[in-house]
Amino acid sequence: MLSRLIRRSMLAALPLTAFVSGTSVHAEDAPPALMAQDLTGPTVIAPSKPKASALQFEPRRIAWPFDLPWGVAFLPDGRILVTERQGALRVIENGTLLTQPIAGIPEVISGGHAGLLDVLISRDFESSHRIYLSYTHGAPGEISMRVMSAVLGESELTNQTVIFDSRPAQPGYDQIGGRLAYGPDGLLYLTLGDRTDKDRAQNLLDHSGTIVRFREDGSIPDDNPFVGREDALPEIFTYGHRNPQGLVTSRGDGKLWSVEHGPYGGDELNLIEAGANYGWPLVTYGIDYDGTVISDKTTAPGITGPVYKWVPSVAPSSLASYGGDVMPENWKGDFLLGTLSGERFIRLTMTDGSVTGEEQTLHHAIGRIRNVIAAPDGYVYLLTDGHSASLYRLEPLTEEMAGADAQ
Ligand SMILES: [Ca+2]
Repeated sequence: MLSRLIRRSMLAALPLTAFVSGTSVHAEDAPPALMAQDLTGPTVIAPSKPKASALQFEPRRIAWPFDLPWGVAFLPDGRILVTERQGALRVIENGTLLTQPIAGIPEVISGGHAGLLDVLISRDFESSHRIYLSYTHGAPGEISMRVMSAVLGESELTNQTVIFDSRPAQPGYDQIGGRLAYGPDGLLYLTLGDRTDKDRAQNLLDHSGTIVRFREDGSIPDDNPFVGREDALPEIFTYGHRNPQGLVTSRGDGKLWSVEHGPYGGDELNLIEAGANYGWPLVTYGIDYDGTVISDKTTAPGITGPVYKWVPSVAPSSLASYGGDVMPENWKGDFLLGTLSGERFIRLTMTDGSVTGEEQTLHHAIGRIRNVIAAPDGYVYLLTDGHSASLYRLEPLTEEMAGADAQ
C-alpha cells in the first residue's frame, strides 16, 4: 500500500511525457491532477465545467467508516447492505452501521480492484430473500470472477450457489469490472474488464472485456447472441469492453446502458445491445498511459461506438437511472454517475437516446465516488472510495432554504 501511495504522489508531479514504458496506471487510480490535463487524443471535446449555481442538493453523511466499499443494496425492510472488497458484507440498520458483518459470504481473493464487489437483491426478494454477489475467486495467477446466489437471513447467508464463474481463470487484480444488474428482460447481466490485457476483449473464448447474461439460476438463455458458436462462450452478450463498472436499465427508455473506464481519455457511455462489439482495443478515443497510441481509429465497420464519451477521463465507477420523486422533477429518466479520479457527481440528461445535457457537481467535495444509487426511497446515495469511506444521501435544498440563502 505504501509503495502505491508513493507511486501515486510521484506520478502526480510528472508530465505525461516523463512516463516510463510499462508503468501501470489505470483510470481508476490516476490522480486528479493527471486526469485534469488536456489531451492530444484522436478527438477532444471540452469537458463541461461544474456549475455551482446548479447545485440543488447537499450531501449528508449517514454511515461510516467503510473499508474499501464497493456495492450497495437497499432491502425492503429498510436495511442497507454494503460490500467491502476485502470480504465483508456490512449492514446499516436504523441508521447505524452494525459492527458484525453478515456471515456466510464466499471466500474472496482481494487486492487491486478485486475482492467482494457488487450486491444485488432479487426482484422477488420479498418472498425469496435471495441476493446475488459478484466477487473474485481463486489464487494469485488463477483468478476468476464469480457470481453467487444466496438466501439472506437475519445475519447470515444460506443456500449459497455459484451461478457464474468466468473463464479462463487468469492473473491480474485490476480492470475487472464486477457490476451486476437486471436487464429489461429480467435476466442478470455482469460486467467484466479486460484485466489489463487488452486483446482479451476481442477474444470471444475469454470472458474478460465482455458483458455476460444469464438466468437467476445460472443457466444460459437460448437466445444469447453467441449460443451454438464453437468460437465463442455462450454467456457473452457484448464484447470489446475495457473496464465497465456501471450498468443499469434506464428508468427513461427501459434499455440497458453501461459506462466504462477508457485508457488515458475516452471513458464511454454505451447502449448495450445483443452481440455488439464496443471496439476495445481496436478503436478508442483515448491513448495509453505511457503516451503511446493504442489505435489511430475512433470508428470502424462492425464496431458500436459510444453514445457519449469523456476526454479527458473522469473515471466513471457507477451508473444509476433516476425515477424517484425526491429530487427535482426534471431528473426523471436522467443518468447519474459517480467518478473516481474525477471526484465528481455527474447527471446526464437523456433525450431520445442522446445526451443533451451534462451537469458536474460536488467536485472534490467528498472525494472519489465509488458508487451512486437511486434508492427505492427516492433519494440518491453516494458511496465514497478508500479505507475510510462513507455513505452519503443527497438532501434536496428546499424552496425555504433557497429563499433564506438569497436574503
Ligand atoms: Ca469503445
